[in-house]
Amino acid sequence: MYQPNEIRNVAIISHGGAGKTTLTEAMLFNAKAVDRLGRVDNGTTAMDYEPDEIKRKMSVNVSLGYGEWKKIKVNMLDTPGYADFVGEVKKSLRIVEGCVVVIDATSGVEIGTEMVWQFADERYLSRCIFINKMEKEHADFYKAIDSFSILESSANIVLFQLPIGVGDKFSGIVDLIKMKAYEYKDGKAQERPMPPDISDKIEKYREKLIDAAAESDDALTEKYLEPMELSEQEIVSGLNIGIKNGTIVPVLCGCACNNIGVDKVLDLIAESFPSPADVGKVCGVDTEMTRNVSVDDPFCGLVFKIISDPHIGELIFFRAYSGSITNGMDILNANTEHKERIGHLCLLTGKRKNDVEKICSGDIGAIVKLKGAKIGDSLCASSSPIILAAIDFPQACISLAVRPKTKADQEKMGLGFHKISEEDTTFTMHIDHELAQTIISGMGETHLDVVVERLIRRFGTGVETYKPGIPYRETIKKHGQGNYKHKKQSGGRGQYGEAFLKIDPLTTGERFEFVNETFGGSIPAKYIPPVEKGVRDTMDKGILAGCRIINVKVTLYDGSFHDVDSSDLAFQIAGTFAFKKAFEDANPVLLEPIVEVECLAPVATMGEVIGDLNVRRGRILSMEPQGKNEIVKANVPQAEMYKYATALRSITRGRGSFKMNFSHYEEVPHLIAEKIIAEAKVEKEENH
Ligand SMILES: Nc1nc2c(ncn2[C@@H]2O[C@H](COP(=O)(O)OP(=O)(O)OP(=O)(O)O)[C@@H](O)[C@H]2O)c(=O)[nH]1
Ligand SMILES: [Mg+2]
Repeated sequence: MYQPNEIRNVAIISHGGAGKTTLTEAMLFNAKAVDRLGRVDNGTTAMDYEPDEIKRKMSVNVSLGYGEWKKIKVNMLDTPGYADFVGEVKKSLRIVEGCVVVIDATSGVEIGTEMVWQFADERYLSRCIFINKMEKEHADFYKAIDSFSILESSANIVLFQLPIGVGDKFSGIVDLIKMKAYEYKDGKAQERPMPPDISDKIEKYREKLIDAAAESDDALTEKYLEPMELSEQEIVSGLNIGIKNGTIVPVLCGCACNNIGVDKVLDLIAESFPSPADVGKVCGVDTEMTRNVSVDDPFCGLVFKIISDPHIGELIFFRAYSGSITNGMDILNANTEHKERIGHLCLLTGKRKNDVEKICSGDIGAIVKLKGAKIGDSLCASSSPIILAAIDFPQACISLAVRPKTKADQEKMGLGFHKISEEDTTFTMHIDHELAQTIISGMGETHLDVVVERLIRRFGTGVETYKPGIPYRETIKKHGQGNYKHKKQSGGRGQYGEAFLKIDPLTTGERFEFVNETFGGSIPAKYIPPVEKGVRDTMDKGILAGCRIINVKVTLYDGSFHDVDSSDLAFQIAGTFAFKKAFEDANPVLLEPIVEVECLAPVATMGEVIGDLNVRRGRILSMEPQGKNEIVKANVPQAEMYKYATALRSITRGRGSFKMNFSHYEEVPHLIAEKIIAEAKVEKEENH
């Protein structure tokens, strides 16, 4: 059992493909948590175990692994780097004290690096940088270091190591603290003589490192200014202060796939990263409520991940913040107020479960089955409720319509998507009743592809995606009139009802008004509601293109009836057809929903972003600078926003983001309206 000061929780974050999973695998291997060094390329890693991860050779979900290093329990969260899976990064960063930012030595800082760096900044997380793939052709350590300037970090990025050789000549590292050089054999560092050819660099960066150590601590600064030499211990202690408070970001390097330099990453995490105990206290949403990060306080923890996998079962992952949780204990979900007895606790490395009796403050583990728990819920000792801040997830930005391949799959599809949305908070599903479509939304096309594949794999439900419909509307532009006499007298009791309608446009809003101006009993009072019903039903069904009619005032001003043959139905029919005639007389038009789009993109790409919005029939409302970015607001027809997330990502090379909300309805330009009306006719005929 580990005390909070013997635990380190770290997320491994980066741009896609920089080597996070490979690095995590090597760390687990060095810590003897796995007995072979798995490879992403042949699908043998402990972290990327899901079939969709193996197939794509990339991480899709955050995976948890742990191992002991120098008597410290290191919990590692291997996150996905692809932008669509940003939700997984967000949940990981919510529950760790530190992170390792992996950088590919052949490409330096990339867009995904900037994004995760910013997320880590938002949570004031301690971090180090690992420059990976040093042995690869075109690897360039110093160019990668230069690229850090893009990060605009307020922290001091300090080299703790220098590489010996590069590309196929890469053979080891120089430790600038210990002033020792190492070569690697089977993942193990072996001391070697200092490389003479980089002695200038060693001197230069060692000096910078000592400056950084001295700046972190007043006592050291004084001593340094005297000037007196700092001992190795003093340098380490100065650097550790800086790492823990986030003012120093150490840079290490190596080659994860050959297990070079990975032991040094573990050393740094174990010796210098903050432990849960360093954080000391956690506050509830109600800031008056706090818990000490100690095993003596009542238990509280936060649910950050849920999986229900046919092979592993249902698991609720949580981070313990105080006290301890044991099998057989009653706990309270403070968000749902549901109490439940804990039956089965475990720790995980990938999909491998290790059952335990107890999980203590600071640690990360999972509960097998827990009713109704959602991501972001707080679990606590039943007598001491506390709600911790939930996890801040980004809004979904792309939507698709889905339908099951067979009718029998309809229900399974709904249940399956619902289950997936519980595990993945950036995925949502809803039913658009007006369009009679099931709509799924997520963070990008790949995200939705993964979800659909998962549905097929896990729930055996075949589905296909298609472009979601647009809730067009119909309205009128001028006054119109129409009347209709419904009369049938063919044996037996006949049918008779006649209605005269005037219709006028209403200004805005989805309004409808029905006024009865008949007089002298031309239509008996009891037949007025059936006329209105005929009108309303027609308005719901639409006339031009089968879309709901809005903004119309309908006045019933005359009519006639028959003592015997009149009926509710006859007047309803009269209302329907009188309205249709009046509508056609009133210059009917099609309206389309307009959304307000707010795009954030680098100034340099703004020309293209605006050009693209113009092509989408957008109208720019405002532009405002924000740092090196600009925010542009525009009104754009919803119909033109299909897969916009993908387009914006490509225009801005991944740097742009956007939000959109419904704004209002506007008339569809004539040529486009004609096309929509023609398509609706074809569809109606096909359905009959
Ligand atoms: N040459 C070289 N290749 C590496 C190294 N580390 C990882 N790779 C390769 O880089 C590719 C991506 O590695 P991953 O470990 O999956 O990278 P990741 O950051 O986890 O990727 P995502 O999870 O998709 O973001 C794989 O083909 C790895 O074999 C390395 O040190 N050197
Ligand atoms: Mg990965």
